[in-house]
Amino acid sequence: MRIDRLELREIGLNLKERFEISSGGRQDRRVLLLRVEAGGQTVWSECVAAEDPSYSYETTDTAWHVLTDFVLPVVAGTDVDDPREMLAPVAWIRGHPMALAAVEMAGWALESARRGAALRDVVGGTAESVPVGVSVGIQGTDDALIERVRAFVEQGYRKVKIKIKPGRDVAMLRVLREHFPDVPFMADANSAYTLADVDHLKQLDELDLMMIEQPLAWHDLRDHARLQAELATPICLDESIRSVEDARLAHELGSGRIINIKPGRVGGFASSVAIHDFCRAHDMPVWCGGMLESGVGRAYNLALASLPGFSLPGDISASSRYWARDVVTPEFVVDGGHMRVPSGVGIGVDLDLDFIDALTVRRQAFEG
Ligand code: OSB
Ligand code: MG
Repeated sequence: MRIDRLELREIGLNLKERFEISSGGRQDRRVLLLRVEAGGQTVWSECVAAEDPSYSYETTDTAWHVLTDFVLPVVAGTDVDDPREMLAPVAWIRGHPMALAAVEMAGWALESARRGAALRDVVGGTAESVPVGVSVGIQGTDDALIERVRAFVEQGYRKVKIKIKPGRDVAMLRVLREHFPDVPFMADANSAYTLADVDHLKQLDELDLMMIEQPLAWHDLRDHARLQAELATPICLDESIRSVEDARLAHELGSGRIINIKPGRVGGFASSVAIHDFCRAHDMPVWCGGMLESGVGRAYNLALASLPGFSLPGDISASSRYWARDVVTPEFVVDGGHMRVPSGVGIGVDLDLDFIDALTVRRQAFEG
């Protein structure tokens, strides 16, 4: 398929509530959407880079720069028969996985459109619907947290992830556990601790958490292995896993027992599937993480989460958990703790193009 035209857009999309993690907070999102025309098909994808380099070094602006100055001008006009070849002309680029993933994932949606098969099927998924969870940002008070959690539990989420940081961790989670003895909770520290905190973190073992996500440095695997040896609670790696090589190393070192796969963080679907396959062969559960995506990114996450190794609920929440109005129709909803995996071709949901036009703050197109 010849890539005839690529158009990158930035849209402003404001979260209903501020989302705070140990390394920073955000309410007003600057989201990049990519529109690709090839062989008479049009698909959209999303770049999940955040506004500031608090989760990874990429930002909305670095992704815009890398995509518009280096990737899109080269990919425009190329012939692509296999989504795994989508990035071949820019294989020399180092890093910037989120920028690159937006292009690679669009390649999978194009393949879906070309074959007339659901994205789920093209990527190797099987599930018709997947269990989903919700990620709860750091709240100012325990009461506020309890209130937020109660609402999400009532909505049926199968996993409730609580963001923690020093000062808002063990004691806060203890109060939460007393209020909700049976809720499947986990904690996500986004790298807020060091090995000096081992004794403090060991107290988490009393709280019956499904896992603790990324307690230590964002680029570390060695110290996580030391911590895991001291903790009964499984460690889940997020930031530290950027490739299947990292997953192999983590498995060999014992850096954690679970991996959160975010396709943007690892450079796209091919890399995500490789990590999934490795983990499945080595009895490491995986689940699909989120980056506060619009409905476009969520459609991709659902297709990925339908693969059989995704045995734990993902951070894939209803459109209404994030946005007053999503950019896709129908919006994503949670029903009985599950979300349906779109079965249509392409990303399987329609884009609300008038709404996207109204939200667009800049755009740049490349013709092949
Ligand atoms: O660490 O998983 C994370 C959002 C932004 C950056 C990092 C993370 C998150 C989330 C949100 O936890 C998950 C979601 O999209 O609902
Ligand atoms: Mg995380």
